[in-house]
Amino acid sequence: MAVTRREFVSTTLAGLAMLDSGLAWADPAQAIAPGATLGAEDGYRLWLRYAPLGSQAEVYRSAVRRIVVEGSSPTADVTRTELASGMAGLLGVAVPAGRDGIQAGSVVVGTPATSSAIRGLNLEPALKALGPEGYIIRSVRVANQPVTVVASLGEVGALYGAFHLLRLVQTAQPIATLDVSERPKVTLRLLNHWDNLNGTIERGYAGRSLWNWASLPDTLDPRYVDYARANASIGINGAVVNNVNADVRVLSPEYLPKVAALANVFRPYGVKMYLSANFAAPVRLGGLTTADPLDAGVLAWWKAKVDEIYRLVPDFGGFCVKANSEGQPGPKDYNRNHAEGANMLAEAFAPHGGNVIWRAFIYDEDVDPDRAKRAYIEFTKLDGQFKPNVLVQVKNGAIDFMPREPFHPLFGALEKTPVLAEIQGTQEYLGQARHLVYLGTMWEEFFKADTHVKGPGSTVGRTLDGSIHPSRVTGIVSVVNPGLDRNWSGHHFSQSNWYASGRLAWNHELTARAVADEWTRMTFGNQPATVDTVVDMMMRSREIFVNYTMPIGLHHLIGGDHYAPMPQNAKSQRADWTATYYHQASKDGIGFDRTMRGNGAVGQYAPAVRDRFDNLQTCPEEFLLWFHRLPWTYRVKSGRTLWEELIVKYYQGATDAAGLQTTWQSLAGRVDPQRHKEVADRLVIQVEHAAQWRDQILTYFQQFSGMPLNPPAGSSAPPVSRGV
Ligand code: GCV
Repeated sequence: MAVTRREFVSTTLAGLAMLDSGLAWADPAQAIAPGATLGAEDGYRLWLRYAPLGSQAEVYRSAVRRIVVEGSSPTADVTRTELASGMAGLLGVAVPAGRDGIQAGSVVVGTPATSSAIRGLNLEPALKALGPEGYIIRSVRVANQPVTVVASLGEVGALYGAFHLLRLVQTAQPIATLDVSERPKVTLRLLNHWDNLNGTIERGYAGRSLWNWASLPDTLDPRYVDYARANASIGINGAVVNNVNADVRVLSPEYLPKVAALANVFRPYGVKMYLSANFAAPVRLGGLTTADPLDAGVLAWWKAKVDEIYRLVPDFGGFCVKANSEGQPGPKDYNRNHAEGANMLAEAFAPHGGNVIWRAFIYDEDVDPDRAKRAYIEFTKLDGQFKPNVLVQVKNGAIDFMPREPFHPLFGALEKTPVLAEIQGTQEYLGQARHLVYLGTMWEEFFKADTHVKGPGSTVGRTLDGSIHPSRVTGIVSVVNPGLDRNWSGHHFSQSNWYASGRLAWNHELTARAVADEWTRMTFGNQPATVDTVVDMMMRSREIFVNYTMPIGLHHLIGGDHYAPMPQNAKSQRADWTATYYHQASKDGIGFDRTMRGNGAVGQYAPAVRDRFDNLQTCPEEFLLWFHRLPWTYRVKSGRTLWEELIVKYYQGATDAAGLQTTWQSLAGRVDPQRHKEVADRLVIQVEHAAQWRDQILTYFQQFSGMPLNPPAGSSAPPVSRGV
């Protein structure tokens, strides 16, 4: 059900009036319907189900008798609403909420500016150290009454604290003696949507775009609120809402009011609006004859455009730009470099405090024959030339979101340029919305990878949070694809990747297991057997996927759909869009020689990493064929030949995928029937396609290895001939 702007405001106000009168929250505009019964488990409510805790609720009731959120800002209002409705749902009792009335068992939320109770606790020095998005949650006494205080310097920080408290209750953690201090490790925690203005989503696997551009700005789908709530609950503070392959019209006077209407919905939740900008907009939209970044008229056009945006969206975050990449226009069209292009836009943003996020996903063929080397070569030359409000956004790996890639050598390499990491939750190359693949483990591996740029311990995470090269702005960005599918993400488990991308952006040192545990409890309940089983499935899922698709450092064994196996893919517009360019299989062997004796790509890493990858004895086997070209008879650490090892990995992966299916079946009756069946249906596809990956890849490579394709001992897998 869509509501108009006027209805939206009035239902929200009506809901607040109910809260103050002590009634449980029941805002019809809140489509997630916190606290609804378990009947409709269609996945819409994501991890914010607030399902009744049953007998576990009792221990919380005395600590959550009333919600007190002073102040009447939009953020204070949504904080009060969320806490009251969430706690009511979890505890199974109405939890009155208001702006005052502290009593024993109150949850008191606010800032020193909004709350006299918080002022009285002298928390300001500690809060200052945590910044406006950090928060403290403490069990204290106010007016001699035991209360739980959630305090922050900023109202959005207080909202984050409220979500933290809700998470503690959702995951059945004790809350009687709390002393929590949190602050985000990076300043920008953004989502990138690759949504097109016509409603399609590039690499989107969960239905059409959330943004209904035709009905904006007058009609606001309640889903926009739920989207913002979900993001705030995991600390996301900005969203680039349109595709980096950007349609210029998003910057037009027709679209900007629509963008502003969305920004207004997101604002109370601390989610800032960003847009992808097309570098040729001065020509394609503005009617100029050039988009040359050194042309004064072009700069004037962008300045006027950026001023226009800020008039409508005063807290606009900035532009994300894909330039001179995959056919997009950019400064090189005018013989200018990336710094000249980015700096021109940065100048337009400087008066407003906005940023230009310039993507490093560039791979011009004339730079180097190896796609993996190109961005490093171009961007290291420009380090120090970017204006302070240019941030360079670098994908986790140097190719493109492969199931497993070594970290991009640009991490840690740019000392004078702020670098944001771009990770991808959409599962583009990772089974899309058909395969159960939790990416927390992949991102943990990435954030913990040691770049050695300043000696041991220079992890990618520490290069991102400013510990290695201090930086004014730091950040982690995730490409996500929530769409109009009822469950937002296509596959119920794909929700966990949206969730994990936010949680790990907040704190890249969290473990993938801890994040999986939280998500599972909030998504499927706290029943220990269910939690253990689901977390175990999630923790193994990515390695299983790697094994049945691209183990031992193989990569890009796909065709244009980025889903099905296509190792024979040798023809495309560009060599580096094929599969054969990467695996280079022949009778002599397989793999891409990126060693110092090969094309020298390992030399883009710090010496300790370079040497580790370069040396066959020390190169981790999961990256073997990424960096080395080896004969089929090469002996890997298990003592098997490379060919035998590939067989073992592919069989293991397909067998383990079937194992996931069996394990999920064991949860029948523990997980609600609808979600259980929908996941089970996807697992049927996954198991079938895993076997097809195994068979197609192995039969293809066998023509080169010339060695027998003997299934590992004990395997009873039947041959599969049909393609994925
Ligand atoms: C948005 C890959 C994807 C493209 C995507 C591009 C990018 O090439 O397949 O769909 O385009 O990355 O990140 O810009």
